[in-house]
Amino acid sequence: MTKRSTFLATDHIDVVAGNGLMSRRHLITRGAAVTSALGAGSLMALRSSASAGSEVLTIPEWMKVPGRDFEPYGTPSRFEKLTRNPRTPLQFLDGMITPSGLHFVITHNGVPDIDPDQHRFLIHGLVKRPLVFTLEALERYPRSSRIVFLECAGNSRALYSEQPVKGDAQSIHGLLSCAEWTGVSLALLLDEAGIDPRAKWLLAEGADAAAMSRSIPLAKALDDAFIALYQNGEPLRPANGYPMRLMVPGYHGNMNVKWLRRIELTEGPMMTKDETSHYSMLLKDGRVAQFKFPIDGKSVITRPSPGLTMNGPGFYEISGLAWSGNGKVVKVEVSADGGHSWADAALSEPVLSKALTRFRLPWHWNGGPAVLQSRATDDTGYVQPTREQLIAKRGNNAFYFNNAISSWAVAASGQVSNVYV
Ligand SMILES: Nc1nc2c(c(=O)[nH]1)N[C@H]1C(S)=C(S)[C@@H](COP(=O)(O)O)O[C@H]1N2
Ligand SMILES: [Mo]
Repeated sequence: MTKRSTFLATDHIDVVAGNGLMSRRHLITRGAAVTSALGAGSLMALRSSASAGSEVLTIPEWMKVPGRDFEPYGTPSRFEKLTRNPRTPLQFLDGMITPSGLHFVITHNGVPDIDPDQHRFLIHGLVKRPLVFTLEALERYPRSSRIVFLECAGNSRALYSEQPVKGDAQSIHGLLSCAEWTGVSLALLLDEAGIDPRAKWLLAEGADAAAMSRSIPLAKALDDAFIALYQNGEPLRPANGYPMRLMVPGYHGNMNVKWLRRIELTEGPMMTKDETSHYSMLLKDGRVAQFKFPIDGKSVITRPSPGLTMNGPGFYEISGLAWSGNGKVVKVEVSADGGHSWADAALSEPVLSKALTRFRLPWHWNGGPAVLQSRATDDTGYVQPTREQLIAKRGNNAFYFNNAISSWAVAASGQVSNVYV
């Protein structure tokens, strides 16, 4: 009875790059809908020829009985299959914020069951006055909030493999999240402790069974590091560091020590197991890059993406995430022809430094094969490299920090898959 419309008045639209990429001007903004640019009836709404839509007015079952009670703590609709595995299901989310229950989780020895009343946080080492905080004491300090992304250095590691792996946005790129974190400035606490001028680094240690610990330059700590107590408005989730974690915005995930129990100011890095055997990167020439901290500019298309099979030709919105550990995303370009031609995507507000940025671009898919890519540029002028460029420079022993352009092939069947071009 109803049928998906496939009509698109392509004469009225600006196609700005190969294979049907449309101008970002056609995105819906304040009342000026894409439909006006495309001509009436050209989007993908269900159109009903016979009965002018009145069949949708029959009374559904759920309008005939009172609804159920709501739960004390809300959970998603039973129709939405949202799971982290432990990666974030990027392909099912939109906007820039990762719901706390879907925030990816990396633990080196499980999630500790920390009693907040017994937890202590110590600042010591090269300070004038060592300080011990209870959670209750830390709760009294002035707080601020910041939206920042978190990405494990091992994210997108699959793009180092010789052949493209079978996978989706979640399995390949899902060690990536963004949340609003609220807490206390580390500079403020270090100021209270009194920094000994010999201190140039600090060691941050977690209260998990791995006692995960990392050396961090003091300059970074004084710049924008903070102790997070709240995640998206509520106390941190146990898997993400309850009751407190260190946040070092833009630095790769591992540096953001969860279940923080100790910060020790030191003259140099401590060479912990987590920064020698782990999280250092074997380069092409046999040398090892140690203490690489910020995540370089990067992006990924989340829709369309593998698993989200496309339902026939016509209009689609291409959408994805871009980020940089070195600042703000200033541009995201999208290609539908494997990188031969590019169009500028629209960046959804807010665009924040060291946060995920949502980008969008309208696309008219003609039903033929296409390869979708996105390429981010940040405000340092850094442009996300192709996979070929990255591997030519670094080799593919590296394992960490793969920020190469990712390619999704769209087959005529509408199936989307991970490919190399
Ligand atoms: N104490 C402690 N902190 C930790 C870890 C850990 O195992 N123990 N894992 C690190 C790694 S490798 C990453 S990528 C991030 C992941 O943070 P998330 O689990 O909140 O996503 O936490 C980091 N902080
Ligand atoms: Mo990580």
